[in-house]
Amino acid sequence: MKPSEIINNLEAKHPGEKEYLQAVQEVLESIDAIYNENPQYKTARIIERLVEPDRILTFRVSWVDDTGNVQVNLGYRVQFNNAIGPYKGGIRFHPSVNLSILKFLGFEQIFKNALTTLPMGGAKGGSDFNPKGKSDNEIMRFCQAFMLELWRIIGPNTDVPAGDIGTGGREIGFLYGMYKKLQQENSGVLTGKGLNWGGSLIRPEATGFGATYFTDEMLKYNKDSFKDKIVTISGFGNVAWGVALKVLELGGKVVTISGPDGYIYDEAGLDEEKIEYLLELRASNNDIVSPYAEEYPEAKFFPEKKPWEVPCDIAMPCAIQNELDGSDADQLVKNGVKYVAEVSNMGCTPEAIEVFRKEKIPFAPGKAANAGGVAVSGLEMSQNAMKLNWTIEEVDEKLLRIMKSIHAACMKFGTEEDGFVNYVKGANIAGFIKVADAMLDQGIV
Ligand code: 2IT
Repeated sequence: MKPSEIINNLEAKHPGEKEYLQAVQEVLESIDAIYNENPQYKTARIIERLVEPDRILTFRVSWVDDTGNVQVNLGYRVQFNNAIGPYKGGIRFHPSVNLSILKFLGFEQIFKNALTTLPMGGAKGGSDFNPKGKSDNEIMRFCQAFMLELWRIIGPNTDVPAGDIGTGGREIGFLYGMYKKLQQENSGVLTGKGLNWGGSLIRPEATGFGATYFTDEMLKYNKDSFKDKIVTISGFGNVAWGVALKVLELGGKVVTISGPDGYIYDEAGLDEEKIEYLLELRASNNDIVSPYAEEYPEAKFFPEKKPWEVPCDIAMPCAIQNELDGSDADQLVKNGVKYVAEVSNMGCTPEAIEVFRKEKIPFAPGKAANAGGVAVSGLEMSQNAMKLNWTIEEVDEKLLRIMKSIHAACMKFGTEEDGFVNYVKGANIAGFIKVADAMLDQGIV
């Protein structure tokens, strides 16, 4: 079957799973030529096998809130592909979570993990549980109830979950505590653990640092640098925090952050103190960004708007899928954007990516730009397996090397005749070849 026929079949089989179909479509478009030039892929029906998860676990999560009321949520783990290593990928706790979103994230994770050079397959999990406004005890009871189902199918050499939106160090702690009790083992079954119980230095910063290293590589290829660049970012969570820290260090100026309630414009730029304040804002568990403008009155809050209307040199979406659409991309281009790095998973719609491609604006897709997070998760797994801890310098040096190698892989498969790098194509082809060849080697399973 041709990739276009495969996508038609998938639409018929999984109607309404729009995020999942969007993610598959993007990859299939990029690999069309490679697929047609390599009949062994077609014979082994690699694409048909790759687009369906190996298995999906769906379960009910029941827990009791602080007022004594019984709450019921849905839980999932999508084990997508383990051709190159144990299933690996985060757990998202967010009210929007459904199977389409977790399948898109799991599918993306396969190629992202392949790009890291580390042996990790692709998976994703989560729940429609909304952490906003919940007490620590409620979060703990929910995480424990979630793990009561999940523990059966995970393990340090089988499937290693981690954090994602709504799941940070606190949640990983509660999840790990329950896994350890049920399985009676201390192992690297989760990543993003606390530093004194098996976690890795730099893991909290890794996604943001890695994305900034990747963007720095894009800039260098264009004989440019972060120095004095105006950078707009969205979100104010873990990823946005890491980006803000590293951009500041490299001499750029981050002037926006955002939340579900709107965005903040801080013309002076985020300094160390303001970046530290993001952690406090996040810890308040209210999921709103507006208090920043009360804390720093020189900054302005724009309710229910997106930061892409602010003129910038570099735009780095760090929040959630499809947060930057075609009209946002038009606006950015009109305002003179020079580079875009998608730090959120599938943060840009296909229309937005098409705008950047047409305008020849270097655009880093999430699976390349944000791979530093899972890469340091992979390094955490290595440290756990060896039962030792690397220093900050050791982890950071490995992260930088991995991000440079991902950039090189994108250039290898995505450089066009005029020297312009189509990073979407490059990342998809590089990731696909690695996984497809592993699947070929391992027979029809
Ligand atoms: O989207 C992602 O790559 C993550 N949420 C991190 C996954 C991981 O296993 O560290």
